[in-house]
Amino acid sequence: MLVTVEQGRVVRIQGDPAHPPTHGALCTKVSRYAERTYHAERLLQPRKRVGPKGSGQWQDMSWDEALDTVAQRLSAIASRGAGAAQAILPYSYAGTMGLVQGESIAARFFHRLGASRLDRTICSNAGGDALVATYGGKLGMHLEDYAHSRLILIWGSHSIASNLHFWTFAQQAKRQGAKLVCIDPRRTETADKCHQHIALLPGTDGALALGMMHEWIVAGGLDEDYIQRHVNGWPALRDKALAWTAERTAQTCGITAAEVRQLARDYADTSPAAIRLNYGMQRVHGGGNAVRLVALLPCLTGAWRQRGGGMLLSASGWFAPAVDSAALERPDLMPQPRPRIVNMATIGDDLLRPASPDFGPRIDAVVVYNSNPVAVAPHSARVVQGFAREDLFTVVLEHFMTDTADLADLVLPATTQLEHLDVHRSYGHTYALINHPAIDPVGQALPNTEIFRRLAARMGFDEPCFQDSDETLARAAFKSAAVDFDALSSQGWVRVPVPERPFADGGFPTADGRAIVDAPGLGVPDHVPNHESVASSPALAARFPLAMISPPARHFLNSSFVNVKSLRHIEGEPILEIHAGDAQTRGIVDGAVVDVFNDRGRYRCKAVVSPRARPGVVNGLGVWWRKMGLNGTNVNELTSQALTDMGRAPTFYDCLVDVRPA
Ligand SMILES: Nc1nc2c(c(=O)[nH]1)N[C@H]1C(S)=C(S)[C@@H](COP(=O)(O)OP(=O)(O)OC[C@H]3O[C@@H](n4cnc5c(=O)[nH]c(N)nc54)[C@H](O)[C@@H]3O)O[C@H]1N2
Ligand SMILES: Nc1nc2c(c(=O)[nH]1)N[C@H]1C(S)=C(S)[C@@H](COP(=O)(O)OP(=O)(O)OC[C@H]3O[C@@H](n4cnc5c(=O)[nH]c(N)nc54)[C@H](O)[C@@H]3O)O[C@H]1N2
Ligand SMILES: [Mo]
Repeated sequence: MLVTVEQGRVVRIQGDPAHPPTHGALCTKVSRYAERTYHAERLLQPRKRVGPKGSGQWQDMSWDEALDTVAQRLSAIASRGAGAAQAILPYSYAGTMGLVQGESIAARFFHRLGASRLDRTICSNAGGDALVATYGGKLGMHLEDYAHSRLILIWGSHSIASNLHFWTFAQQAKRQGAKLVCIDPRRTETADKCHQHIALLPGTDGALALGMMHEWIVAGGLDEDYIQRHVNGWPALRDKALAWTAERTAQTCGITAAEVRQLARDYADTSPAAIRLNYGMQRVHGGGNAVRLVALLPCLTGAWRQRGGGMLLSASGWFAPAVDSAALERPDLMPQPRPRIVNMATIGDDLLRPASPDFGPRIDAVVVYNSNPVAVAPHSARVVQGFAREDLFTVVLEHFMTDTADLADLVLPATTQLEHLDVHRSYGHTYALINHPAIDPVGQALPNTEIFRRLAARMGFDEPCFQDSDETLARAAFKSAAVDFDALSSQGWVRVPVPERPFADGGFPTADGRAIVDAPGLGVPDHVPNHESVASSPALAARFPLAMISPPARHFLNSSFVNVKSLRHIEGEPILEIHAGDAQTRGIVDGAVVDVFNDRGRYRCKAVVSPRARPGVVNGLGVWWRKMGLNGTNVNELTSQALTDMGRAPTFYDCLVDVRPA
């Protein structure tokens, strides 16, 4: 990002044309970052609640008073006895994904305190664990190599909205004659621009992968040589796949047998063939198994042999040797026995859980930073009830009064990317980045690091590591052998090393160098139907016959940017896309206000009768702030706290509902 500053104020934000993977393109959201930073509702000063929780009555306070209060309250909990600090929970995620303003001093602080550890599962854990179980690491193709592909399956990814830098390379391939196929229940703007769209039912990707394997077994397409040398355990999966005829696959996925056969043929007969898998398809009960099956496809056809062939879900494994998280987070500061782990995906239930031998102490304090759990965590009714507890002490570090800040005791103003120093891994490409501050903090805002530094001093944590400056932290983040800090600082980015055609001749980072089919403790992957589906819960499906997915609205970043007017105006209001047939049987017309409901709750929004929704599936675009919703809820009012088959992650897109006119 190139930021132009005049007289201390940001006047322009552009992409940097010299940055190879993004080549000067900023997404619409980030191009409005100045509007967000100077927003009239930006938090400028610490504040405390003076009325009952959630009443909206606040009083400004000084930093000293705010930090003294937090230190006192946390110390009082920690001093109750051994292990008592586990009643304190940090809650943080993707507000910034920076290594400095994320888990550096903050992690040290909570480790030293002995607070509960947070299992950060909300986004990518099912798929991430599945990649590790299959390839031995979160590794994949070079982003740039998609330009050389002749076929790209864009699978569970709305690239134009959420992954623009990949889309550019896909476009390059398309111009050179590549075929693009989008595999997504929703007809997204990305699907519009592909040659083919396969609108399968949510949570059936594993079945589709098995159907492709079946086709290759019976009609050819397997690379027996690659399998022989580089895949461990194929015969057991082969037996399973033999049962997945095109007809059975088609019926499970809600598509045609011809689509299954053609996809299998295209993929096996085109070279190089690439898959851009993304996290949309793993937010369902069987998400881990599905990712394992898809990740095996390029191993079975030998697609990895070619430049422009293979698969990419996550590139973060390429950063693993470069990032020094132990130096940043200092897990050695933790007491023994190590504090318990609380899953961020079930924060609703966990805030309401009493003390017990299994769970340990009740959660009495939460410190939220870089996250907005009341909006983004599943089953909001429970999350709201938890955060509304009068006896829960909640501190929120934020830019704005989010749904979570509304329920806090203290709100502390934090700086944005434009105001603080940070370094970053990437989300999909392989360049480490630095973020130099462009302007002074707005109002009295402080970087997360400085807030935790000052808190640590007040808590009497006298280890020298609590005095590390942001620059010291930034220098510690990457091992110098992998990323030269001075080069990073002056150039803005440094490429981490990735081998050419990484698995052309096998060499997966597994015990024997082969991709794994039969993983220890997991067995051979299989299609695992949604928790909430006719297959798993017919009685529920009879009452709530529509499957709802809730991918992000294009102009929001999870729940960030929802309050940026120019972006919200593009999105209009919270909507539910519904197919004409499903709308008609329910007496719903385009533009009608509807109630979307299940046993967990009711979400009111506007119906858009649209071919973007396939029959039987509705698309509730997220993630709006609850307080901007028509009945004070958002789509997570309906989602469940059930977890995925791997990775203990949420199942946002595994959710049955029905809809009626409001
Ligand atoms: N504009 C924008 N960009 C973003 C974000 C954002 O909120 N807004 N969020 C960022 C973050 S944190 C992340 S993790 C990524 C997320 O980006 P992605 O990994 O792409 O994941 P999603 O956006 O959740 O879903 C992508 C697509 O998967 C589809 N999908 C849903 N269920 C299924 C299914 O069962 N099978 C298949 N095949 N497809 C399915 C959805 O309809 C959607 O179009 O994007 C990042 N970029
Ligand atoms: N239904 C449904 N729910 C979803 C998803 C979905 O697709 N559908 N997506 C899921 C996914 S992929 C993810 S990753 C999660 C994301 O959930 P979160 O990690 O909670 O992400 P955001 O909603 O963007 O909220 C981040 C907050 O951090 C604040 N913030 C940003 N930078 C800083 C900073 O430097 N300091 C401090 N203190 N605060 C900062 C922002 O103002 C914002 O309010 O949501 C998940 N929830
Ligand atoms: Mo995410």
